[in-house]
Amino acid sequence: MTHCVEGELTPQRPAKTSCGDVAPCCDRNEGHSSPRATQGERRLACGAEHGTGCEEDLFFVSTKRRRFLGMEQLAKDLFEIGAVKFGTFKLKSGITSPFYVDLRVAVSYPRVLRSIAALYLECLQDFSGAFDVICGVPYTALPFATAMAVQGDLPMVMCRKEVKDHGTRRVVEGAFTQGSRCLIIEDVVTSGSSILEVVGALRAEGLKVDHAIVLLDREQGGCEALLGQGIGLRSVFRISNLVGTLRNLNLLEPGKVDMILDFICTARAASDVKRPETNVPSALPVAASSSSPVRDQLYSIAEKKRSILCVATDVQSTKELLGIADAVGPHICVLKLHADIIQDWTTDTSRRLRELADKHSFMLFEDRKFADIGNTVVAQFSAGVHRISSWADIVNAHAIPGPGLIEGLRHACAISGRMIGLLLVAQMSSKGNLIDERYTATCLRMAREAFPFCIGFIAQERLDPTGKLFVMAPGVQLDSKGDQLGQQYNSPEYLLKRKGVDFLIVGRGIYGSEEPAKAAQMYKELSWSVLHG
Ligand code: BMP
Repeated sequence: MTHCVEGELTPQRPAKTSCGDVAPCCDRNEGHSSPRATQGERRLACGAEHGTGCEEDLFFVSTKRRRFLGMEQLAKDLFEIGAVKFGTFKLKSGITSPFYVDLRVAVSYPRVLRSIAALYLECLQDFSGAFDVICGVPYTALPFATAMAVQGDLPMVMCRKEVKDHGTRRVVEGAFTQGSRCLIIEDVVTSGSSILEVVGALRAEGLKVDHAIVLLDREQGGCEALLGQGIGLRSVFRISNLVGTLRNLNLLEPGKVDMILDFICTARAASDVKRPETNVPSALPVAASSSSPVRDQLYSIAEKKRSILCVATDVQSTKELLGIADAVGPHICVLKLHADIIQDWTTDTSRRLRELADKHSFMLFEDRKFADIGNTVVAQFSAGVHRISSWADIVNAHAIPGPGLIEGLRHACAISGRMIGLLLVAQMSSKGNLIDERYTATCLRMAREAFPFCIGFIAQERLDPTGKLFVMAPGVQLDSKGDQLGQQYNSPEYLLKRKGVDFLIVGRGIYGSEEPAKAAQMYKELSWSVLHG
């Protein structure tokens, strides 16, 4: 393997499509307050400042679509200029990797550099706060931050890697004041250590640093390590979704994609091993630490409440919904609902539901089963009467529209600024459903690619042998084998012991009983004891 130099002397012909595909920054600034103020008053405007109501939804959709196009083009560009390579590479750590990333070459391609800057600027909209300055992590991200500063009219500072022993001996160059809020720009994140070094230096100089944007997250635990130090990370690409994009563009063969995803999962699992042990009981299917904050939260609640029970509350009024939520709340880890069957749904419904979720410590799962193209699900997830992304912790989707749907949901989730986990409907409990083994296997592959946004499945049996992608199983009841419309029920024992599922979803067996609280307690205790038995 040859190591790339920092910029090639004779650049190859850069990408065919012009960077006009990527939203120019001035376009972005039309809907935002821009840092075109006087120097002392400059602020980097973020997503929270764009319009309201309908305009906002339309803005969301067009912005997301533009970002998709920009990302697709940039993925292609990075591949073509050799910034991302696939083959067999020996890394510094001694590990053999099926891909290699070196973004330094991008400085030789002005159009690619512009695309990179434009996508960083798009990512800025995911933050709800404001920043006074940006700072690139030396060295590769320095030209990226500079391009972004020029393209977005943003003030920048530079953090020295080596402090000179003469002159001012400043560590941070540029104009800033104590308490200035700084956004870190990085090219690639693996463990997060380079970002943390710069964060340390900036904080020591009095700057406030809470956020970073990276062009490529290698998904090796860096995001979580940074979160642990109070740094929220946004990425333009995660390696799995860059690989997925290249496969969709027919630039990577499916066989190679699977190999790369296996490598990512194995390397991530190895990095997990080094994490501190949690005290999750061994009866819980898989230890909690998993690189997915939503999954970790669920397992932590399950452990604390000794409950793997999700209650489905398919009732039709806010009063009934809140009443059942309050009654079963102490016994469950998740409350599942269908917001679209609540006749009097208002934002007050979701607000009060969230209050109950906090009071009793359970997560809210909107059983929306998204099943449309990416552009549509962005709006379905974040807009309309239900504004699901503003209150749900977990949502689910059918895999049938393909990865664009997952990308749409992920972007809507990023915009909301909330952590939400996705479950793919990989199997159904209803008689005669059309899902076959091949479809389920494809769901497994898609879910692995989409981890940690996708955290598991709605299914009837364990699908991921590692258990990292968990299964919530509906179709659970003790007193019935099914209903008149094709629902099929199994017992907790059968699903947990014979089928290896991780969580149980019980609906009518609980909310349809005379005393939902008592029934919930019974299902909770029974299922927990089956797991421990
Ligand atoms: P019940 O236990 O009352 O049959 O409710 C099951 C719940 O799980 C319902 O809300 C249904 O929409 C959902 N569900 C299901 O029953 N089977 C599936 O395959 C997928 C589901 O989401």
